[in-house]
Amino acid sequence: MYGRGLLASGDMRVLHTSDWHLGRSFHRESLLAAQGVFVDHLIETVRAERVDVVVVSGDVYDRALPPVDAVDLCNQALRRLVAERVRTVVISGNHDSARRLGFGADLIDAAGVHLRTDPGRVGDPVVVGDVAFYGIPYLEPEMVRAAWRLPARTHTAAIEHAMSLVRADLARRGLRSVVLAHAFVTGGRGSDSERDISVGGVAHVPLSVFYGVDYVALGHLHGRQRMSETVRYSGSPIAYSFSETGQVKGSWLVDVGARGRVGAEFVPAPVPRPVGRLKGRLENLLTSAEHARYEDHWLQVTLTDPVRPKGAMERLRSRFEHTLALSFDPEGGDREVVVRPRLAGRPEAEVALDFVRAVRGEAADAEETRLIREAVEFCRLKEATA
Ligand SMILES: [Mn+2]
Repeated sequence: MYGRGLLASGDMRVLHTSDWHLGRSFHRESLLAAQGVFVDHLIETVRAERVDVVVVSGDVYDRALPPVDAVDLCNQALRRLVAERVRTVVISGNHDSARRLGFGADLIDAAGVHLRTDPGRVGDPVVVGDVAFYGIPYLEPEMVRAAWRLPARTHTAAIEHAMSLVRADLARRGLRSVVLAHAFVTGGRGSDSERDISVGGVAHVPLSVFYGVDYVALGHLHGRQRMSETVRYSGSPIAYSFSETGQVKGSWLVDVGARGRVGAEFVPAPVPRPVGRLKGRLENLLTSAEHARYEDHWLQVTLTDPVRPKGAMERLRSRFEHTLALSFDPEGGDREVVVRPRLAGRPEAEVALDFVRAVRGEAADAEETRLIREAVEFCRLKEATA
């Protein structure tokens, strides 16, 4: 009934994607058109590769209250996937409002779109052929701690419990299995476009919590990466920060074979506009031939002129029309004492702690550190339950 001959062949073909962040912009450039091109590509891939199941491992939207254009695009994407007769399994990420994304989930299930945003359903798989798909939505430890009687308020305790429910259900069914999860696995490489999820200063979960299933489709980190042969991040389909310069974006095409043999091949997504970083003196950047290839890039430029040139952004844009970010790092160092901690990609609590140290000349003590961490986590919890 769905996809290609599930009964004829034992292989199940899964397209693993995550972190669409629909509605996100890139330094004020709207990415909605580029995200629409990605959806077109996704549908073409489903058709060309005869995909059976598409999994979206969280952060469908960029924020809890996405703009209406982003909601329209998501609606179109799901409708087109249904029209391709492919099954779609979606979990919520830390950027999504689980309750809003999960609206009407029971009703939409009947159409072959499975929105798994409720931690109460982690042990209740979507079964396609003889493969069980378990959706573990992003788990804010504080929100599941009481219901699950967790031994600690940590991501590891939350995912460990979710995986124990998955394995208990799987043992009863004896099927092949795919798990969707949204988490920061130890050893994974982050970028500047993920929001920090630390609790008590810890964001990571060990890879070992995911044992016992055939494939784990991870979301959260925006660079594609392989944590093990069968545990992978697809990364975001588009670069969402300059720290992702040089990354190849796309999805994993995963064949879950008989006896759980898994093969994965990467399908690159269309690049709306390459991103790049340039550093040098203004005059050199404007005249050197070697920089010609950056003329169509979205650029972050760092100028090293000893004296800050006037009208720098305007002049840069006369050659590099899509310069989006500009900073200064004068040669010979500048003797001014400027307190400018690196912000991007660092946990909010660490930035706040740096601020305390900078303005007071002495680091926050244990009690102050605890208060700052609690405040940051409280704000995130507020947003998650908004
Ligand atoms: Mn994300």
